[in-house]
Amino acid sequence: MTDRQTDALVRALSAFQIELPSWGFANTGTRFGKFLQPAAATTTEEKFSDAGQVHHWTGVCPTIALHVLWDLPRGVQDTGPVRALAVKYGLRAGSINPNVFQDQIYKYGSLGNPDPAVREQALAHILESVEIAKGLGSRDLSLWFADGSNYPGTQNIRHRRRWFEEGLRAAHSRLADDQRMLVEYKPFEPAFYHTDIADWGMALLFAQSAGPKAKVLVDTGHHYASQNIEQIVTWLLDLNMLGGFHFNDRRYADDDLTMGSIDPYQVFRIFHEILHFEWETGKRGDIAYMIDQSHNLKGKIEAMIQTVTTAVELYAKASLVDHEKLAHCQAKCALVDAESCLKDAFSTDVRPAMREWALSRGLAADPMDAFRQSGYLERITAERSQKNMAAVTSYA
Ligand code: PSV
Ligand code: MN
Repeated sequence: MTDRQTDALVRALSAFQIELPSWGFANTGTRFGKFLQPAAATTTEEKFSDAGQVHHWTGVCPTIALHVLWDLPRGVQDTGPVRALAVKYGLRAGSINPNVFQDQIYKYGSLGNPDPAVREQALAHILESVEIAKGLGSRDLSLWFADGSNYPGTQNIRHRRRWFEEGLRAAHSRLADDQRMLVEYKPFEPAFYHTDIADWGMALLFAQSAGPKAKVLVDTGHHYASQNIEQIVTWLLDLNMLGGFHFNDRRYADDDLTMGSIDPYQVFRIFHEILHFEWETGKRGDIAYMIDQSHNLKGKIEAMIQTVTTAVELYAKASLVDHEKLAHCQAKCALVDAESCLKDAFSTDVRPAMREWALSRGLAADPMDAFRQSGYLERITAERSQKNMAAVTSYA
């Protein structure tokens, strides 16, 4: 590695952080059922404890994303205890995710529901989530909607678009100066004909009409197969509208597989576009890197450590690209040489440098191995298995 590459790599490793999702530690499944794990987290405290482990061994995950109904069912009254959990486990509350998809009233949608009373209730929940975020000192309100329809002609798509615009504007007006609102899109599931925020263009228009604190959230699993996600990322960066990511990988649909397990080069290309933008503009992107995964078969904490290690590795590889040379090759249309700038960086083994960096920070050289040696998994398995396996019998 050249001196330039070593410098770039150390800078990248020191700057990179990624947020863990509380729901990634709990038992989740597919619509066909759940395979319960004896060590899965069953309470918000256990989710904090498990996330604390991932941060302890990797050193790059100081925040945990919370889902309001799952982690703060008593609303604003729950913020004190959750703040205490954050202190206890050495974390901070990260993005706050309102839940306007799980209650029965949302059968035909939330902010897009034809019934004004339901729209009002959804907005009230979102506004309460803004207050929760303020109470927890969280900057980002992360909005995902399951709204849509299953059959052609069954909903007035134009009306729903306007209702969404109104609701998102109302939510934006309640944000504190330092808060942001991230608008996530998804082309299908659970709605199978149309979703009200189906793609990045719709999310962008909604964010622009809501106000300056609204940005777009890119969940890598929320695209049609073979869509060029890094192009979406570069457009949003150029428009100052990229708010953050939900990282996961997929083979077919929104599979929520561990990041980089199917297509690591795609993650590399995303990171590369961000780092190239930062090099060219001299500005650091204001981007929340978050994980949104659900591990049905892999052990949850191990899957998260594997994800974080992969994220750091791919970010580190992307930092090795020679931006000056690349810009020159692009300007000259030197195609083979330009592409090689990416390929050379991607094929560099950064793992020895990662280990060295970790040791210099007092972190474990191998986070997975350190976690396995720690005895934490055996302890929580003994503590939690009865609770988790009781749920198995109730499924029988
Ligand atoms: C929906 O598929 C999603 O990506 C949203 O971000 C939710 O908050 C998350 O998954 C968990 O259901
Ligand atoms: Mn998501």
